[in-house]
Amino acid sequence: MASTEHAPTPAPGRPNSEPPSLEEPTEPTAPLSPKPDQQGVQPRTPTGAEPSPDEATTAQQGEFLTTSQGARLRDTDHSLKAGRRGPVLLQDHHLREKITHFDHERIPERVVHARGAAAHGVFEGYGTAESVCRAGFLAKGKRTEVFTRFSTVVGSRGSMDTARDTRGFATKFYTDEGTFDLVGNNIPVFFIQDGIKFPDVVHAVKPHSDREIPQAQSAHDTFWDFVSLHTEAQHHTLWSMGDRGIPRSYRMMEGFGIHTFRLSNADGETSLVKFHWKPALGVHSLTWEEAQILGGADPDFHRRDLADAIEAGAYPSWELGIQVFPDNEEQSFEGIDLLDPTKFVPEELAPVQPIGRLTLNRNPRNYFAETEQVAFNPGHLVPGIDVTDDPLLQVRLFSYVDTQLTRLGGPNFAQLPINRAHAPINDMLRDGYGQQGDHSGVAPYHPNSLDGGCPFMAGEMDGAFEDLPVRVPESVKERALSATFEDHFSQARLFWRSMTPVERDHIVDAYSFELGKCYETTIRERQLQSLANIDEDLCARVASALGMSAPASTVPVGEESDGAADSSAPLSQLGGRWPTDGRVIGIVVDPDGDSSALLALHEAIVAASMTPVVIAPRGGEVAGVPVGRTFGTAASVELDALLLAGNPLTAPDSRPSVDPKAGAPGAGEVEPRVGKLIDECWRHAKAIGAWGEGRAALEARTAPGGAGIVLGEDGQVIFGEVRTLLESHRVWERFPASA
Ligand code: HDE
Repeated sequence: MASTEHAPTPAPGRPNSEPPSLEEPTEPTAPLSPKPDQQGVQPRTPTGAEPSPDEATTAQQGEFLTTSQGARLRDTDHSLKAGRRGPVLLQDHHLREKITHFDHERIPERVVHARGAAAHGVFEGYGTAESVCRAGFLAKGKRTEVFTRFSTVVGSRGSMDTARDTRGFATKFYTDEGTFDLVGNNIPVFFIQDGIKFPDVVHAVKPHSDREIPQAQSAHDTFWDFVSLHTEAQHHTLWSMGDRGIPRSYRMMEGFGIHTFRLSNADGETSLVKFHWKPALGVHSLTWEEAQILGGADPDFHRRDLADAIEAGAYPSWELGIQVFPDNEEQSFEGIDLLDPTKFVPEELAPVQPIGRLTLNRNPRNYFAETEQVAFNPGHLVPGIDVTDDPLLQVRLFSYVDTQLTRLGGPNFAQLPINRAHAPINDMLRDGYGQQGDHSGVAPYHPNSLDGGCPFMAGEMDGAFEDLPVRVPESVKERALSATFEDHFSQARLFWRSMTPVERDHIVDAYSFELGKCYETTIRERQLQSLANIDEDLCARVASALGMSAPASTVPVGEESDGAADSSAPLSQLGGRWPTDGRVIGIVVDPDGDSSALLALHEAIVAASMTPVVIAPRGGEVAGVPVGRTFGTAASVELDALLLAGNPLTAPDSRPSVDPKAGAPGAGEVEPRVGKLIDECWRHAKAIGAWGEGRAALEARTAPGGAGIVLGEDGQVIFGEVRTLLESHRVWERFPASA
């Protein structure tokens, strides 16, 4: 046969577009291009559009209703029947598709943190962490996209926002070096020291398993049974009985990574750190009565507050900070075991150093796609940030992937749009339910030569994640904890002693309420013993409210070690002044009175980044300003302060003698529901301003000259004074605090 000048055409069946080398490839390459005969899926968005950076291409397309295959439909109101009065036909594809999809619309809610709200935003590094951490997103001026989800822990997805509970504060940083998740809470310590106890504490706090009550609360026997037996939970429980258990807003919460993390800098030097989020608006809480009323009046209060603030341009913002400790062999600082997640380090001992700012500036477009499907994991780390051997964190590293497999239906949850990294992914993971990738190549294994050796392992210079080498101190395999974890009360005592009198009152009230709701006296008794071990005065006050005698402490004071300072100022919420952005100001107006200044007042409140809500006897507009709430729909608990611009007569829908919302008859010359607004705002220590006819309403319900009552003639001046009062959140003088 005559020789040819060309290489022979290869026979079909060649594994890849390029022949492999004999030796394992040594130069990294991108994945090989497919063979000429191969053609992947033509790219389309889930809704049939050509991919484009325009976000709208992932939402539904076109003007007409279609099937999920894009065929236009003529009718979606009638199933296909054998005659108008006859049976429905199995061949009705549209009917079956519509009903089948509907039947499968729900996914399991999160086993904890089921109820949440989230927002997109941006994180900007200050560059101040450089000496301790090499993570690129912390570099000065570096901006990284983020998604933050806040949550309650206990309640189910449809429970109320304002339940007394710990709050989740989880942030996904879509960094160039991979996704980093900081999955924290609004309380810096946790219930348990070892993750193996998590099912126990969660089973105890969830509704009783026979009647499935109570929902979303800890005021019941099983919770107090557990925490009174399991005294390491006492410290966390004290925080949640304090005002932090009922935040005013997600925007006004601190966040804590809780565990100690290990950071490494560019030179490979390591430090131990704790992460803190400090809110620009300060830390503020509801009163217990507000929280309870809101549970009925607006169970979505926190969710609405977050979304409204972002929509109004009052972007919530936090500074990320770190407390830095030397990475010593004991992994302890000033006697505090840094691996014990029931302990925090007082800021007086290790100041929180700011390293960047988080700003939430975009609301999600679709709750399910974003807030429900987002999957956090404390194991999502980037180069420069590593975990420690905190036995709570260690168990979390197992739990989060495991739970997503059930919740999100298989192993490809990282491909859901909200979970996609913003860094190139070449993970060699293949197939599985809901696979969205259409990978080329034949060799998703390592080592290979058929795919050109791709993907390569990254070296130190390629920005690889590094599992920091740490000497494991113990070599005995045992089910036990270090003796340094044994002190359960001294930091709880430090917290109690750091509270102002009014905050202590709230704590006493919270314990009295919660234990008062327990059925079993023995459980109250046992919990009183723990309170006595924290502080005898706290115990005596709760015991007196419960009508029980107070036991003596069984912990000799002075024996504990951990952080046993007397008090730590940053633990109290009181005493500072803070911006008032996004606060809600109610304005009661009389549509029949003089409302000429209302529009200007309304605009002044908006200009101050606050939200005015006009409250009038009936809907519509007053002086060109829309009525936000009628007397029938207004609730004092939705407001941060109240302005009375008029004193309207009884509204047409008010029936004081029969309407429970109207209050008792004979309450003077004030519309009964306006009277109720004034009474509640006064009781919840909110600033109240009044002018013109509004003064008469206020004076009829409150004593003259009281703290936080602003009277005058000019609405805008009075608003200015009320705003100043709001800077300290409440008129604290109005609470008759015990010393
Ligand atoms: Fe979680 N936790 N957790 N947790 N956690 C979950 O993961 C778990 C713990 C926290 O908005 C679950 O995706 C175990 C501490 C937040 O989506 C689950 C242990 C802290 C969120 C889970 C802990 C947290 C979760 C449920 C003990 C504060 C909500 C659904 C070892 C530092 C994230 C899910 C979101 C969610 C397990 C302890 C914070 C089951 C086993 C400590 C903010 O995987």
